[in-house]
Amino acid sequence: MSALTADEVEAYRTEGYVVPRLRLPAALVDQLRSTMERLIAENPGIRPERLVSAHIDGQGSGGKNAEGVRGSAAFLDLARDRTIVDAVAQLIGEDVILWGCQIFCKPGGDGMEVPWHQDGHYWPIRPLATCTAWVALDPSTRANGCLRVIPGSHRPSRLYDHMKEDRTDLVLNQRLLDGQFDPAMAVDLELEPGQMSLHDVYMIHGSAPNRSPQRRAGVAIRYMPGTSVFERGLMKPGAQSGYTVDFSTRPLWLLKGRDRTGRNDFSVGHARAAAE
Ligand SMILES: O=C(O)CCC(=O)C(=O)O
Repeated sequence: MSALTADEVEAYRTEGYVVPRLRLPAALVDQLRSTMERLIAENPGIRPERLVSAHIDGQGSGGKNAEGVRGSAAFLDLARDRTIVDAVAQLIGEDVILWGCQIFCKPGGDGMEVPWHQDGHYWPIRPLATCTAWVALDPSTRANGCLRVIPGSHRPSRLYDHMKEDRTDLVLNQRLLDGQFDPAMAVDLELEPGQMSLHDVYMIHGSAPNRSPQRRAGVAIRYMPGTSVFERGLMKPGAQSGYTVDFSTRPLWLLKGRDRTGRNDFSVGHARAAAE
């Protein structure tokens, strides 16, 4: 049986996102939630919305990964989940490369806003392509700042203009310029723990601050097709997106099929990633 139904694949193509019927078992979600809580405690200087490369254990100073975060292989196991990978393969093709994973946990009361943006603006992948699986670990609702999308905004396969904002209450610091889309068209992706949404790299999306008392946590797993190249040199390591990322050291994992380009490097970053 396919991971996604034909209707789900069609919805993704037309709307740029889908909330499939797939659901992780409750026991796994409980375990991932506990791991996330441990990581939040072990990364005291980092906002829980910015736990980048949460799937990578580290061996550097303080057990941190190359991007300065203490991660856990439990999230790598999640990213390798056969059903999720099969679902992604139905959307981006049979060659699937894992290149990123970030916890976006908005604490109750002061959870940060994610401004309207397109992911492709931030990433060194050419041709630009990625499917993100955003897996809910807590209930994710309009009240606590669930992911919001503009249906169909991926269709022109075009990156719109972004402006840089220096506000300290934003997870990312580049916002789509006003007038390029209609925020009134936004759809709230309300999810229960264990549910997920899948979205395209060109999809316009964001999320409101969390002023409610309920925490909102999810993990975004990034997959690109084996027909694209992760161009390590295209974006310099640094905090251009609002927090430190370093694409030069990111490990890639070929999870399914082949690297059709022959240009992706699957050794960079792995010694460190595997060392703990
Ligand atoms: O978790 C959120 O609110 C934002 C996530 C996001 O922007 C993404 O996964 O690309």
